[in-house]
Amino acid sequence: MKKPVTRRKFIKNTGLGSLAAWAGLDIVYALPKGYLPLAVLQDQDPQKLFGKHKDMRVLNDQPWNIEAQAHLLDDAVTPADKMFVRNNGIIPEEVSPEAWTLTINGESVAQQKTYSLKELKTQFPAHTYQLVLECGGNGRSEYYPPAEGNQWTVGAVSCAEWTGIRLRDVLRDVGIKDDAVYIGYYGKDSHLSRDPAKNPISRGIPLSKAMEDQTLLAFAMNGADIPIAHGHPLRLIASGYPASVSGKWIHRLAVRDKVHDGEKMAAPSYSVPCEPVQPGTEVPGEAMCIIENMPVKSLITYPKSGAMLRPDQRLAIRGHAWAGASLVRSVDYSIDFGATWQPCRLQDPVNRFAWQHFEADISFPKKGYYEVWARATDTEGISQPMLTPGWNPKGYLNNACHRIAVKIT
Ligand SMILES: Nc1nc2c(c(=O)[nH]1)N[C@H]1C(S)=C(S)[C@@H](COP(=O)(O)O)O[C@H]1N2
Ligand SMILES: [Mo]
Repeated sequence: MKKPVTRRKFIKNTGLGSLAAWAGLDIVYALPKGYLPLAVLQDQDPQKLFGKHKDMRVLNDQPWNIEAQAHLLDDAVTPADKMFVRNNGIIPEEVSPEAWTLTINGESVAQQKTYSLKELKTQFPAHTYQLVLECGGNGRSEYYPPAEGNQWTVGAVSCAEWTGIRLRDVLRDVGIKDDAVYIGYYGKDSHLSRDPAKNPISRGIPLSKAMEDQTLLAFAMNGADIPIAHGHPLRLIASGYPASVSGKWIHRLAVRDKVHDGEKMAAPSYSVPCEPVQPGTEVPGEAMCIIENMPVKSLITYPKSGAMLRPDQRLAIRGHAWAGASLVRSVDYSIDFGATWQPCRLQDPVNRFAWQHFEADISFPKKGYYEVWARATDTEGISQPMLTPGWNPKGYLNNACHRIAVKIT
């Protein structure tokens, strides 16, 4: 696969000769300093670089952040070309599965141990699960006052089928001390500054989360190698938590005797005020809590918002619902701006942490403009809010109801 080339690197490393090779022809006239030929820019197309669907939306290319749209997420299992990409740094440039190793160290391991990727694959049993990954900042664009960062709408979520070994099995093989409480990850991506001493992100999970059946060191996605943008050749998957804990390109795990203190573990990153605050409040770090389980949420994936129907047509809607650590108990829809609600048919998840599919057949009383709203409720009895919930400085955890417009003409 072709590697992404950052503009800065391109300008720095590329002489006229290689520029010409890139364009496929001699460049006849002198290029203005720092100017990037369109042929190069077009090669930065995520469709070409990462094989993404043409309707995926690029929110940032330094680092790459690409989101889906609701209707692109209609598949039961999200295919690679419709999976959002969230990078904090630069995708590793040299990835060799043959030479890849994983080291487990930290103050709470009995003794440090290093496995080759091949050893991991052959020494531990493999498990396959469908697992939701949702960025903690999914829905951020709705917060006011706005939060800095990628303005995700609804598309920073996926549910692919991941295959890997259980983190628990590896930790047991290594041997961990009684005082172990947290696992921190280290990936092979580089900091945007390219300073090798800096990590773009190094987050982690409490030991209890690490010991769950579905917490994997994954080496395959949807029955194939994990795509490079999603963590090839080895990634941590801890579904139910914000996807920032699911470290990509993992080469080291630290077993910690305290909450991991890697990059983006400290507030305000991936933290929210422990108690609700007024929108716009400055919240001190001590008053922030690290996000753990993601809240109940749903997405209408069919039809695309703006669907047009004739008055005699019924509308079959469908989508998915998920709820961090719990299950979704019900999904309801409303066509009258929330005045009345009708139940959708809801499937059980294929496994814990997989999203659940819902559908309904809707008839509309007469011609006009409608919105279909969907609202999921988890097994704790907690429902999605109608409006953007609890404002927080970084714009996390927006699980407000999704809605689509429908015109009956
Ligand atoms: N090494 C590494 N792991 C990472 C990240 C990263 O930048 N580097 N981003 C995290 C964040 S914030 C999210 S939301 C998910 C995104 O996973 P995806 O790009 O496969 O969809 O990866 C997480 N794991
Ligand atoms: Mo994220």
